[in-house]
Amino acid sequence: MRTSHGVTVRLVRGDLTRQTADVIVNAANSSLLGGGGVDGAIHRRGGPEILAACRELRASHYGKGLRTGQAVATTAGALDARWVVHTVGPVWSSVEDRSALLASCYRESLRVAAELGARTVAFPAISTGIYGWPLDDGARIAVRTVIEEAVPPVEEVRFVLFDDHAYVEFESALAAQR
Ligand code: AR6
Repeated sequence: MRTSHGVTVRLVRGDLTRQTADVIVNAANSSLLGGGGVDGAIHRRGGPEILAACRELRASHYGKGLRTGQAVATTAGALDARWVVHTVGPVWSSVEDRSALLASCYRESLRVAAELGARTVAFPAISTGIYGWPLDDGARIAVRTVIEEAVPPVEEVRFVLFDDHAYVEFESALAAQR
């Protein structure tokens, strides 16, 4: 679909680390020093350059780590991308509404991507794995925020969904926005 800002939003089923894009967004944690899920896969395939850049960030502006809902860029190492934008999703809570923090991850990642001059941005379904966010709600927040916030120079936002469940939830979230 095309948003009112002229940005194309696409869904792809596959592995985020196999994508070609200006920016690949990492569902990181606040340490910026790696983990499981998408984060582990990005560091494995992207190689040690990404971790070295993250360590530099920790040694400079991000001594205490990256806060939930914020985003920061590094090299993309050996990935087929120009930058990795790391963002920290909120852990799902059934007692506290953390939706604004999840929306902030998409908004801040897009802001950083646009500042870098990125035209294509590939996102995972942030917080819907190890951090436990229900996929239907995670998809709704992701799609709504990207439709509202993606602006030129970004031309294409691609959600890269790992399995059928995620793909179907993003399809319905996108259909609901039309
Ligand atoms: N490509 C696309 N999607 C993937 C891939 C992949 N290669 N691998 C997993 N997914 P997660 P989170 C999906 O757990 O919930 C890490 O340890 C997965 O099925 O990667 O934000 C970090 O260091 C799910 O739908 O991220 C943090 O500590 C989605 O990507 C923590 O996990 C996100 O799952 C972050 O947890």
